Amino acid sequence: MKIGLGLYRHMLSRENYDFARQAGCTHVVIHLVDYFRGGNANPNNNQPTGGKYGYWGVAGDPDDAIWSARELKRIRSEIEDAGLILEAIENLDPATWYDVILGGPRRDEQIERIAAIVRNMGEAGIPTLGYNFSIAGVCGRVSGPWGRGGAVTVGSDGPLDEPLANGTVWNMIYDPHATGQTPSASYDELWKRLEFFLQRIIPVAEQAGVRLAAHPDDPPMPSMRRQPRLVYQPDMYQRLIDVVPSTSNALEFCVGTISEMREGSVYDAVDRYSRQGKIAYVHLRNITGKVPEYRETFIDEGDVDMVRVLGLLHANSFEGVVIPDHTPQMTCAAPWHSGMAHTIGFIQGVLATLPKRPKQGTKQV
Ligand SMILES: [Mn+2]
Repeated sequence: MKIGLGLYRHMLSRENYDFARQAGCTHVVIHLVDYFRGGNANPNNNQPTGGKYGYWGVAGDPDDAIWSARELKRIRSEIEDAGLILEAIENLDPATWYDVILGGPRRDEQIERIAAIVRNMGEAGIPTLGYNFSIAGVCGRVSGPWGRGGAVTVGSDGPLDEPLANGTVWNMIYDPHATGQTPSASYDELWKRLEFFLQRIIPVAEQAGVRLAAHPDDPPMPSMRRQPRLVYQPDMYQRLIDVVPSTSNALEFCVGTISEMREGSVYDAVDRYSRQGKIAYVHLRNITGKVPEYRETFIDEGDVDMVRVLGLLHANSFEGVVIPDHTPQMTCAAPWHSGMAHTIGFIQGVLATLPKRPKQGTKQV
């Protein structure tokens, strides 16, 4: 197992790459979508929240060339110059694929655009594309000083039933001039949209040598903003990977989100999906509670036994990357960085206790 650091778009700098190396990471996962653009900037570099009812920033990149093979290669070589490996790009820009998620009129041209991005990633040697096929996205969360020692963290205090505004998807705004509301989709319709997406993109990903990795719905409620959710119980992950059986159809396995789910057990889910070799990479985060009421916590203080989770991954020969997901903000000059360093240190400590495996290719005597 390897340890990585997830970096937001505005954090892609040599300084942060050096920080990752110093903390003990060998890999990074990068976001190219700037969730903070056009408002909701967070000086603490933490995850965007936007409050319970608000949306994040404006989708769409003024510099769309960042998704070109040339730019992706440039970013990869900057990361490699710092001594790290670029494992994944996390999330597509909502402006790139809103009609794929919403089943709108530009769906087919947007599918072509995603296919081009996947090919660019293959050409640039970036092996994984994390995505979250969700209409309402990560939304409806509240924040407060609920972590140990009053550290500010996020959570959910109940459902969010206000309708989805037109011109928004995935909790970002793709058309600031739109008015009115988006009609509710049915659960079956949402699955049909996902199937269309996977049936068209997975063959492209196979050709390009890229793995798609699905994040579950966070918070994992059956609906948010009157729109259905796709993966809000552990079993629904199986349905997603069975749509198109392929090594390129894999999971961005979020331990925190799965622990927030009302059904099943997070340990069973870790065991089941790692045993199948379906986990592309892991988001590690602890929580307390279940939807609709839960809170994110420090890695060592929530409901989930992280030693058991990492032990199961190891026992099932998971050799991929684990990254800290969100962490509470620590009270100091660098709230985000200290939260990450704390979580990385915890993971290192656990990994150091796992039984060593014989190196591949070496003869056992
Ligand atoms: Mn996650």
